[in-house]
Amino acid sequence: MLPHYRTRTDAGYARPCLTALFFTLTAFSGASAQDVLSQPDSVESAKAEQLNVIGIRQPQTTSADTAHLLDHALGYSTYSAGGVSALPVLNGMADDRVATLVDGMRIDAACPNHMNPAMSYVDPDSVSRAVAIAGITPVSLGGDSIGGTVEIERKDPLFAKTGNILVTGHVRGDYRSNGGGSGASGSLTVANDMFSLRYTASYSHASDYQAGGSGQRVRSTDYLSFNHAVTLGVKKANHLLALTFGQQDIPYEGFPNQYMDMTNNRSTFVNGKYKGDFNWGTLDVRGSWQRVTHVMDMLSDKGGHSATTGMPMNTDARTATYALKATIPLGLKHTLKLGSSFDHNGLNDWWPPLQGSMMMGPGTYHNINNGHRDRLSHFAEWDAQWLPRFSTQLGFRNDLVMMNTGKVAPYSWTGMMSMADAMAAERFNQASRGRTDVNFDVTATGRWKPLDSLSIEGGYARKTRSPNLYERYAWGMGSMATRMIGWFGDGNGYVGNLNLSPEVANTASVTVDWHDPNPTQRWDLKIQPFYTYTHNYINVRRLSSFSNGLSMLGFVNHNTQSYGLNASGSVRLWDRTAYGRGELVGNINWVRGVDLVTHSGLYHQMPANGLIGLHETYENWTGRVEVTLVKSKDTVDWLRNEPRTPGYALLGLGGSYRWRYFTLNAELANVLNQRYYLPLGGLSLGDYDATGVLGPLPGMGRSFNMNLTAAF
Ligand SMILES: [Cu+2]
Repeated sequence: MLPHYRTRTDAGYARPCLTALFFTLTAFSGASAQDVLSQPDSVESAKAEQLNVIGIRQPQTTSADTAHLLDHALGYSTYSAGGVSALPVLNGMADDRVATLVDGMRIDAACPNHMNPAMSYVDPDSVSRAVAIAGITPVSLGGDSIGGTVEIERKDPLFAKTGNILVTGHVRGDYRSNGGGSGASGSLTVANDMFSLRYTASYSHASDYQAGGSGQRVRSTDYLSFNHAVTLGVKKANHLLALTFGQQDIPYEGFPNQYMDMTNNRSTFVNGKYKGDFNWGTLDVRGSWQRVTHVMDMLSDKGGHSATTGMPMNTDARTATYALKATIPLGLKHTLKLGSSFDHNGLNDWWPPLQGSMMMGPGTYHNINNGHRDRLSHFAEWDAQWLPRFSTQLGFRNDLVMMNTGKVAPYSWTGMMSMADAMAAERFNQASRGRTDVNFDVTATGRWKPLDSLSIEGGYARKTRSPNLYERYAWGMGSMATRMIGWFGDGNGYVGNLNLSPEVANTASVTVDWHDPNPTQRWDLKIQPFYTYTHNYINVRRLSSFSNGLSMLGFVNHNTQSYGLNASGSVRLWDRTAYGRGELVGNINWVRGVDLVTHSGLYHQMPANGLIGLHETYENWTGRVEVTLVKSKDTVDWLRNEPRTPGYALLGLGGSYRWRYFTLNAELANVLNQRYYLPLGGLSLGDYDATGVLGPLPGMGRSFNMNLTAAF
């Protein structure tokens, strides 16, 4: 944790004082673009557009899902959803517990199944920088989250040298053999030294994938997605303004561990950022607006082909945000960061009647009626470099979370089949539903470098998350209605709770970083133990059982604790002109979470897992052989009927070659076509609907993946 899983290339990350400032400024002033353009070769500008995933030497770039860019970052894993919508997990805390910022925008999922999480709105090819910070995060990057922060940044606008006109861009094609995946993306920038205009577009498609071993098709794993964005940049002296307008359409996306699939998702957004450099410091201003229209039903492989067997469900969301951040150097040793932000999220969720259905009609089911969740936040963060080898960071943050929702209605107030929902709706409509939470967060960390080869960072954080709209306001009590609520992929039904309190996590953690003090950086080892005690963790209790053995669960506050260890290391094996550079890399993540009331394991805790790989770089070639090892999942959340999964080892091969304007990436994943089950995959409900067999979600079999990028 320390907040900062830093690598040497990322020395600026949350680094106290001057380095931080320096990095922020150069990153933003377009200086990198300028350097690049002083060389006429556009091969160089292609390099400038290269992806930087902090802490990962050879990021996986063949997935269509941005969430997988961060695979193998310290403490990071994902849990399965649709093909481009996996949800992030940091140190065993998932989804809403991770503050996910895409270009500075906090986007809440607008769906009772969280089918459209923040990272699903950006395609991996548009990302320039990705970082996952597990555990203790600076307050400037946190708020309304307890597990950590994921930050995704799009590419900044490029500008030409004075007097020149810049025309640059790239095209890329993708192919993945398993599931017949394909994709294409491209960008075009036209700029002078003051204005820059860029258009980017991408599409991505896959059919259902085949499981390892048997080659059996895993139903509801297909998808189709389109992204478009236009970025306008204006740069003058020490000021940079970037405005992005974009639209995403996902005409369909299967969800193998949900009863429903996405049958349309459209997002339209505007995102603006301004960065200014003044004599008192820097000012960073961001604002955004987004509209999401989301439609769910069942795709044909789940049996939803006719107008009378599906179940239409609609969600409409509006998000509007601003964020101000001022970074003020106070002398040579101190830096103060002040921030203010507001996030409005409005949501309507309604299920139109199904023609001729006794159960789903005659009226519309209003799940969330004009709900809103607004957050007003302020923070102050103080970085101090007391001694050349000792620095501290202290931060305070306040989040005011205000929520409310209107009156609701079941499909029918009088029908026998709607009885449970009708009674629940009546109670819900009579209850007072407005809630305001006043949340305080604190982060206190220190960094000490006793030797050139050793640095130790440690600290404490108190972090708070308020319930989301569904945790508080999902009111239905009928078995069908409750099974439509839940972003856990576990097949259970969920009921909200108006009396939930915010969850408060107290985390202590240390990162010991031992590394080669020489500039050759031949080896390094990082070890990061952590402990978190959470008051009022939003967990569940059982309300009743369904005929298939799954349960109706109600959200409830319980105290919990989590602890674990993340580690990573590398050592250079050879470095010679004749053979290039060879490196052995590895990492291990281990986490355990326990509900202190029920003594059940927490849900979605990845079993001990790691990676060991051999990386080779030789001139324009890079190559890698990697083995991913995952232990069997024996500790489960029995309240949610979480399945146990056996351990597995997957062999992967990959490489890339750069030649003039072209970059080729190729990968053979799951070389031995092992059969395995995803420990965080939940239940394979697509297959259950079709076959009646209920089991864990199988992972993907062997796949040959490649992409070719041409820059101009
Ligand atoms: Cu949905």
